[in-house]
Amino acid sequence: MHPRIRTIEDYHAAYKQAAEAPDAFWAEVAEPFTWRRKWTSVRGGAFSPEGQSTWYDGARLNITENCLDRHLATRGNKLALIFEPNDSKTRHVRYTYRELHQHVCQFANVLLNNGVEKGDRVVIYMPMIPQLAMAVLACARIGAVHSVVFAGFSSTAIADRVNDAGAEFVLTADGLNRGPKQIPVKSVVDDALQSCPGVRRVIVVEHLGWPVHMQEGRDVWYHNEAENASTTCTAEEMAAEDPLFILYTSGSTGKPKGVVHTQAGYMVWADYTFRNVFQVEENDVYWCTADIGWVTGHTYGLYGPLLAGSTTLLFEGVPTFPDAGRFWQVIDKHYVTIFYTAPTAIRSLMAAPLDHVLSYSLSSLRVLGSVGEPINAEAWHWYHQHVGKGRCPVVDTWWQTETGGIMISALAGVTPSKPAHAGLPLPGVQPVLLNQDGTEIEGNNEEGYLAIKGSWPGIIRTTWGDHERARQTYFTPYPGYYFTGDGARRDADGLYRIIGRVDDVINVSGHRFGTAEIENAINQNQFVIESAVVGYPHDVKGQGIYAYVILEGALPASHAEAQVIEASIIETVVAEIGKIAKPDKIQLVSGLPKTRSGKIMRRILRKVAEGETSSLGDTTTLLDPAIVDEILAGKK
Ligand code: 6R9
Repeated sequence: MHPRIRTIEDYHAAYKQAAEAPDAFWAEVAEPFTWRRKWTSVRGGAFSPEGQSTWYDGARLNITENCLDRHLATRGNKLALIFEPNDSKTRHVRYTYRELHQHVCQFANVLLNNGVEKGDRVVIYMPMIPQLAMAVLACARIGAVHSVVFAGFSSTAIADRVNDAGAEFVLTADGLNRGPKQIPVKSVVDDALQSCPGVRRVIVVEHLGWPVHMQEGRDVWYHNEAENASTTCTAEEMAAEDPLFILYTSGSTGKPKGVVHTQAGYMVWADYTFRNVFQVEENDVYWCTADIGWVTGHTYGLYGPLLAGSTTLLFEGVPTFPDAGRFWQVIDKHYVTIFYTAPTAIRSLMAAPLDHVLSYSLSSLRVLGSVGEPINAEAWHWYHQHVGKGRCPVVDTWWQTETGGIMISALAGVTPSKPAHAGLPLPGVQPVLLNQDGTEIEGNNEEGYLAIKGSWPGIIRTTWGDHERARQTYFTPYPGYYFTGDGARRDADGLYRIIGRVDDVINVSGHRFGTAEIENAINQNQFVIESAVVGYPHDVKGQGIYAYVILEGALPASHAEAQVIEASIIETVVAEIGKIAKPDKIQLVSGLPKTRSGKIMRRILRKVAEGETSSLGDTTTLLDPAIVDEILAGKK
């Protein structure tokens, strides 16, 4: 077994070995897992520009045997999962490894009894409750491909994903709690399924106890199905490169794409990165606040911690309910030792009176993590000082849905942690900075496009149903590299600082949206002819959404009329994508700055939205330069 990295010397040695003898390194790392059959080759496939890597090819396994069964002998009575409900007055629920194993097996039997077979796609649209974790693992247990859709997406977004994945099964709940609100989840699914003729079965978990419409012949209650379902279930034997899950994520063009991860490489990468980045010890209580609907929830809420035999906490609520002390109250209540959250949450809590954090001890905390977007120095220091009391290392972890797990980050207390810097790459990760023409930028104190040389176990395998799209997006822009879409800077010591996206992707509260995706949604509105969306700096969200919109007919004559139209546009975006994609600012315009060839000059729109109006650059190539003055005058 490859020992855990504990010192900076260990890190350098592991990094060197992974670079020079990757097959030997990754074979050693994979040794302690439960394999039904070992691999025939560690790394294989055609990496680039074909975009097809294989890892541990020839191996046979089941990831849930590694998450659950493997731990029963030594950790059967250890807590696997702590569930903290939305309402602090509702009692928490705890599951040992043995109990979680039984629940997962029972859920797996319910799926089997309802006709789910190996390879079938199952869409999961559920609140952050234990049954969501069980549903995901139950799919993996029987070899079904899970595709979790964050329960804040709209019915249209669900339908798009169900249809793209060709899913015949949907798992959901009656409703969910989000802070003071309750949301009728099942009825959102019902709306979605009107456009999904392929769905045969919907399994509904009772959570709020709300009456819901059950469609005869299609919908069943989980608790009825579970009544006679056994709590043992033999795990399906999977090939290393069989798909494990699809997770939809936004890119710069078109509809969100289904990122596909497979069984063995993802498993090894989730476990290796989890244990090393957070420097996990046997008695840690670990809490990742990300929803399982995002990749962070997959890898570090669920798979990583369970693979490592840790105790993971699942929280249904929000950071500000009943007040801005909730995170800190939960940490004290469950003696959380490792806490992993997003900069947007930190910034929103920073804005609340300091008493909310000062009135909790937080003395159990040992390691703090950040993920999802660049963390600004101010938020970093607040987190370090007021949450970590100056004694907990902060790991700023850079990675993506496509990378499966953490790529660049400090290893807590081991490698350097510098505010606003992700730091050094993990063993097996070879980041490079590229010029626009694709040449590597050597040396330090340099900035460029961030790309990764070669493959690593957690790399994206394909985009569901459209391999060409994966190839074009990630592997052909710069042949020989995986292209991240991010810009980065390497400081004097070789630490990486992620600057942000260099493509048309905006990152709002750690959630990725393509500007084209939001424009397409806005354009569905009855009043709208055309729109252009850009990001702008936002104090809490990191980036806000600024939409320039051309209406059918004349500009509104009154402020009141404009307000009605703007509200209608927001409603359309909420219906098409979800509340999380609501534009922060809408500016109604009579035209957009376009070149003579009809291309929108986004550079100008970005500058105006950012408030950098003194340096708009050359506007003489515009078809109608006067439009810039109108846009400047009407800036929100
Ligand atoms: C894990 C996750 C990926 C994009 C990525 C980058 C941004 C994530 C970051 C970060 C700066 C960090 N990002 N972590 N930027 N520092 N520590 O968030 O996946 O939702 O796919 O987003 O998020 O721009 O390209 P995903």
